[in-house]
Amino acid sequence: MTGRILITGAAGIVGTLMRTRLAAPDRTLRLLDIAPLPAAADGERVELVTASVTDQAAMEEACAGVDAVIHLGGHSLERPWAEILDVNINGTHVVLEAARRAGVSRVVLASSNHAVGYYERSAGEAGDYLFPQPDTYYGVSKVALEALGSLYASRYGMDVIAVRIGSCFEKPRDARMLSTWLSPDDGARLFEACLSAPSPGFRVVWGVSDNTRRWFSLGEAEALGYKSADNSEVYAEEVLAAGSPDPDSPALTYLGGVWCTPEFDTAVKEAGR
Ligand code: 15L
Repeated sequence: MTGRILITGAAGIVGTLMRTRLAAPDRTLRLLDIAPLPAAADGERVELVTASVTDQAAMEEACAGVDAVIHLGGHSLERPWAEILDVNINGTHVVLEAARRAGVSRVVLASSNHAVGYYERSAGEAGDYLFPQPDTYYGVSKVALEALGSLYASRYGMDVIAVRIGSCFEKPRDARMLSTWLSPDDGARLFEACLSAPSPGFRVVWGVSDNTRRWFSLGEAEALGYKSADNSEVYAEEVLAAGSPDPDSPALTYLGGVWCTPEFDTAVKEAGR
């Protein structure tokens, strides 16, 4: 897709990894975040916007003249309920509504494996459109994000693709990520497919590389035109040298890994018991 693409949460981990990878000569990236963004490099076609995804007026302004939105903004880890509700859930509504009002017909949403974190590995490969089984408030926010995307696609005819991202980092950081890794280059390939697939309507796709130890279907992502070129196995020796968890531990028995353990029980922490 050429033209102008708005990326929310552009200063975050995935946003930063995508900034150079989604750059193209016939494309302007409008990068939005509340955190500071590095200034434009020489010749870099970017527009920098400081705004919150919870600010309706600012988001409508940010969506003006845009051809597509990639919504990465929001908390990327577990947080107290009030923060998740405000930034992740309300923020996603604000972004979709701003896109609709501005006439932007395509939105790519960053969902997460934590929307289905309690899916048990023993049940086999995680298929596309797996029913929600969130592991945290953060996971609940990704289920809500998908639901909002579905609503805007059905009601307003928008093309909305929710990408259930595994673990998008430069390299897999632990044994679980040998299964969940989405290489940054594959991430860019997947976002490009999401931007250019003809009339996708509403989709939920897995965002992972074609890892030897992959736990997820790539069917729906490939149907959009995604072709992974990376495999975490090249890092396996290095990662496993640092230690491998017990195969029966939550880290390897649930998709969400340690997010499924009591340490991530935010409700109990918030109640103080
Ligand atoms: C996510 O959704 C998080 O944003 C990221 O920080 C990682 O923890 C990733 O999931 C993961 O499950 O590895």
